[in-house]
Amino acid sequence: MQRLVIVSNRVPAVRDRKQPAGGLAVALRAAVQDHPCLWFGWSGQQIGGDGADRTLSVDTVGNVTYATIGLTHKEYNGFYQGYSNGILWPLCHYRAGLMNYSRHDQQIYASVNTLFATRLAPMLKPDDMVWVHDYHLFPLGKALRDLKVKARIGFFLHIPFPPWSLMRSLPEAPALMRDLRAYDVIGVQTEDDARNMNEAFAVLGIPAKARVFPIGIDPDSFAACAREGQSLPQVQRLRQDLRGLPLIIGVDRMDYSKGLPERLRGYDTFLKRYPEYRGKVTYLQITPVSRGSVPEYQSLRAELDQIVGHINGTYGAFDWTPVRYLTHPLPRELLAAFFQLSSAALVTPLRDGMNLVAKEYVAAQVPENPGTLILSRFAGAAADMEDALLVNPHDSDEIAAALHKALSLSGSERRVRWERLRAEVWRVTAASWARSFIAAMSEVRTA
Ligand code: GDG
Repeated sequence: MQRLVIVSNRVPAVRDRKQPAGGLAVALRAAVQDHPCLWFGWSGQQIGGDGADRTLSVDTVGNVTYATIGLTHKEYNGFYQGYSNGILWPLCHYRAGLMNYSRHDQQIYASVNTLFATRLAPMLKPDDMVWVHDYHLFPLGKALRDLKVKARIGFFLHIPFPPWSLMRSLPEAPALMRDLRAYDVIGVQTEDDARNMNEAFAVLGIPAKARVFPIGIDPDSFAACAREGQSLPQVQRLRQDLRGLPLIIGVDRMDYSKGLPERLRGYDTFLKRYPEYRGKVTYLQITPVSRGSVPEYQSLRAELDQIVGHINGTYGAFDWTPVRYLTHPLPRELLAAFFQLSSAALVTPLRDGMNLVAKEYVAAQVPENPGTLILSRFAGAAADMEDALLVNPHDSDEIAAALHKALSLSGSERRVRWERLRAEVWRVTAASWARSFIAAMSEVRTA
């Protein structure tokens, strides 16, 4: 069997049994189970000095060999925080106004991609299938080709790809697009993303084509988690606390793409417009801090503190807290169990490549009493989840109305919607996503 080589910015800690809070790692772990696999990337560690003497750490667990390198502080700042998360992330989420463009960061981004290629190339065999992930590594394929790597190389973009009219506000956008030619397969999440990327290729006269490979979850394992989680003491305590009243849940990395202030304002509007719910519903928002040293993320945190405080101060009572808000991650089992306990989930990103939480929420429900998914039209997941209550995340009145509707749907209507969503979540999974991407790579020319 051919070896699969995965390259991603972060490689999950080898012996870390805990699940990381990030969609890519969650999906890939489920996907690579049945391949001999080399997984290459950044260790997550920052190293001193200029990196000249940096070592490659190699460790094998089961079928996967993990090979990682550290990044210097300068590389961390320029490549990871600066260009990847301070420039490409906002731009790809249609937020050019939040870009902190810097030519200096761009140079470090390019040099780290070259570094990755230089370290990876000697480990590659001609019949490997190399699968490169995400916006941190747009130029990696080209850098590998420059080193005469003949193996097949594919690229998958987990986040949205905006229209060319927006993307071109990045000075290097034409060069990035040209670099993509090095890949044998280019995958994106949705038809919209493929249309945007192919439009960019067409405008620039680049003979490349993006194809759609929607990502999913491992629904059986998530459903099992939700079932088993029911016996956890925290779940029983929460259930007792709720005294039969409905729970609304939200789970998102703390990121401005997730529409959190807008969602909280929607909940505020809901309590204002439907006062009958005051004291009769609880909203639990779980928002692990991420990228906490990027300035935009710090101001988001302050804004959320302010809005949550405002809602709880305005509507709260001595025996009722309207919003329970956590900024640390919870174990996966507990999350899954809380999903099952919730009458509704709010998944309302302003933009999202796919959004796995939407799929996890569906997987965690039970047929006897399924909860209702409220989903942003601008999540990639919305393309195939039309039986959710779809909302415009900017419109707090629409969020409020959807919450009211979710909490008043009849049992049979909830079941009909959930059955259809369930079929979809079991149809497109992490495994089927990986299989179809790998199949596409197998079909291209061999060395
Ligand atoms: C990117 C794209 C795309 C969250 N909090 C906790 C926790 N999580 C887990 C969730 C879910 C994952 O993290 C988040 O995945 P998403 O897909 O929702 O979002 P991103 O992290 O932005 O992922 C996204 C994805 O890549 C895959 O292609 O869908 O559009 O932005 O699995 O459950 N997990 C635990 N505790 C938490 O507190 N254990």
